[in-house]
Amino acid sequence: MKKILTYGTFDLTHIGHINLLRRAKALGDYLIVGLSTDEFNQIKGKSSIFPYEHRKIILESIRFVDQVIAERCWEQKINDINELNVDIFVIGDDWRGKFDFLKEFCEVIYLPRTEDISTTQIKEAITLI
Ligand code: C2G
Repeated sequence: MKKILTYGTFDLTHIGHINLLRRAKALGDYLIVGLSTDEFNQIKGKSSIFPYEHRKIILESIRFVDQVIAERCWEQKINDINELNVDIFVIGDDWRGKFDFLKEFCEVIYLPRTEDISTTQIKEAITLI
């Protein structure tokens, strides 16, 4: 079984997230998502509208997603890859190069982001209503 791992905040789930998850799952058989906790979001400099528990339930309801784990820090990826026997680490190409150090432990793939959609854009659009 080929296991895929990705990470993110996945707030206000939108087509960009779904496109990422769909393409990630297509690379293997089992997709694990490391979901940023509310506390880690603060470290990332992000705040999410939906709390972690809601974002987790939403992700677990997406048919491409097989397992959701908590992403609590930057440093957990290598341990997660080894502990979960991950074959491929996948993330959007806005991170291109940032996770090349994981190539020692698994394949690393950066997927093109979906254009013209982001959680920030959604938030801005809502404030204009
Ligand atoms: N994404 C995308 N297209 C968009 C928006 C997001 O492909 N229009 C991808 C991102 O590249 C990422 C995933 O969807 O792979 C989740 O995006 P975010 O929730 O913004 O995650 P991010 O803040 O990039 O967190 O340790 C890694 C971080 O937790 C990644």
